[in-house]
Amino acid sequence: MAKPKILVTGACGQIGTILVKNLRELYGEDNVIASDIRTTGTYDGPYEQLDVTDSNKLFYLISKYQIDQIYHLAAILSAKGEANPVFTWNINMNGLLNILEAARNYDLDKVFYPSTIAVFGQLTPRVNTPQHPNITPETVYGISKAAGENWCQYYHKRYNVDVRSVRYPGIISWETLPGGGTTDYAVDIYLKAVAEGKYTCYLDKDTRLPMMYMPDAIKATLEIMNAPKENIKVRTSYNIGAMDFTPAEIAAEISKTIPNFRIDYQPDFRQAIAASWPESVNDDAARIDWGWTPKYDLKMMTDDILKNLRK
Ligand code: AKB
Repeated sequence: MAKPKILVTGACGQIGTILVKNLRELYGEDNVIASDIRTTGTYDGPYEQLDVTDSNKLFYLISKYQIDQIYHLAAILSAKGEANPVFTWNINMNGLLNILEAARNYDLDKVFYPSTIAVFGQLTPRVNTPQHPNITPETVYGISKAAGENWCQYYHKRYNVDVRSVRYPGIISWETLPGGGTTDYAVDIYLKAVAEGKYTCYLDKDTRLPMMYMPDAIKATLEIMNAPKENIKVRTSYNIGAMDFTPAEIAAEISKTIPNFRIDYQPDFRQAIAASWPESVNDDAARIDWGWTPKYDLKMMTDDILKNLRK
């Protein structure tokens, strides 16, 4: 079977950088076009500067490379989004609408749209959050992603666009840095533990959030995209879980390898955002429909990250 031609937006971000590497290993360097708002990418293979609100450039790139699939990662995250809500809405919402219009007009095979636990809010049960609860997001990022999920379902029902989506928890990586999220502390803490032996956390010590190690996030993304179409029954977005922990618990795990590690707490505005999100999610639908199972728990992830960072 011919290999798909893939466009990745937001390809210089935390997930995009690793996803492009994985897609290129699977489908070949020239079949995966990395794109980002940045004028210079860090990529050896094909790279294009793309502002996702620029539909003309998007459509031009789809024609130029004969694109079949888009992984639409470009977005502004929860904490950064609060600094400029209208700007964030424009990027997150109009960017998605351009992608969905492109999928419809160019008859693309598939689109991947990342959603998030930020779609949930105070009216959502916080423990084992169900697949279809009350959705009352409190950040502009969450509002745009919740609306985005519904647009995806709309384009699927109305135009038969095969758009697939998961609600990422906080994603933890050691090779690439997140930017502007509320869950970013769980990346910084490892970097600071290794570099300085101490960390000041902007969330309270008992703030429990759902999290996932990058290899599992990539696995979920590729698995949902490669599942048979008829298995994808949720056309808004699937909950996917892996682990959940508090800052105190991740610090205790790090201390097992770095006994002198010290943490203190100075909660800021991100505490209120985190407090509106779930502590854990119920991902039965993803497990049943397309076989989702995570590999990493907190201990396995910590061992792997610290081993790699200390190399
Ligand atoms: C954020 O913290 O904004 C993101 C997310 C949970 O979607 N990592």
